[in-house]
Amino acid sequence: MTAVTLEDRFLFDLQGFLVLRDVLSPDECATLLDALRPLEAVDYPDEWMQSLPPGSSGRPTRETQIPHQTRLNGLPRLSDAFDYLIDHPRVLPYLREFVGEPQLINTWSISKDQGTPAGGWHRGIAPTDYSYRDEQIRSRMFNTVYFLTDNGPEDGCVVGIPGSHKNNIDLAWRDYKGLDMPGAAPATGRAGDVLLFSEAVIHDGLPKTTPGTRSNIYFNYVHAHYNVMMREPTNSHHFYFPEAIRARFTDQQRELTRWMELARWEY
Ligand SMILES: O=C(O)CCC(=O)C(=O)O
Repeated sequence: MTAVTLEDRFLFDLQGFLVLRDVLSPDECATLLDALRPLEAVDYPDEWMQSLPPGSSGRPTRETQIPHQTRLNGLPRLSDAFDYLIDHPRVLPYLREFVGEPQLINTWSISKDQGTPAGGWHRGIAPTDYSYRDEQIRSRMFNTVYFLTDNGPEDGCVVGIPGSHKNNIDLAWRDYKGLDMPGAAPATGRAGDVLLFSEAVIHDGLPKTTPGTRSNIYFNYVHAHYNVMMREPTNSHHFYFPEAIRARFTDQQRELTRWMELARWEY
């Protein structure tokens, strides 16, 4: 397993994100895309939604409300093709170094065609959930973004504000569109690269103005002490995998999803 270097620690602490190059081979990207495309065409019944309290709404498995964009939630429920990303050997050392005791909370994909607009600026956790103490970097939530296709600056790539995992003064970020946000820096890369970022970093997705489809897979982790089921109770379905799915996981993948043994969810 690759060790996390002092330079990695320096850069991650400084900007809140890193890009690892060539984590997936071109063949691996092609195989993952081949698995993803047919899943993006399915109309999912989402029967679990009937169990939600009246008046509340959860995210469907397939989201297409943003023009030219398809998002799938809960990937291991849909296919085993993505399982090996749970503990990818190039990424796992960073999870251990920057999260401490990582647990997988959320998995999704986003494919964007030409014409997809900018998303909206957001963050998953507050800057108080990022710390450096006793020489340990800790990000309570941590995202790993696998680029299955190139993420150039016009391809709808992720954009972040370097250093915002430690920022003290907030703007009304939702009032800013894409690169109009002060300090915004596109996180670009080639197919096979992986963006790692603290969810305390304020981030967004840029518009896709180029032809073709940009597809990324997002595996998001939290520290084991984070209460996963309380985060977004109406979306726990996508976070949680029943034992029938975890049964196919390796011991290490089971360890990284162990919270699921302690959660109650019937679907
Ligand atoms: O890839 C993108 O468009 C941005 C994704 C993003 O910000 C998110 O999923 O939280």
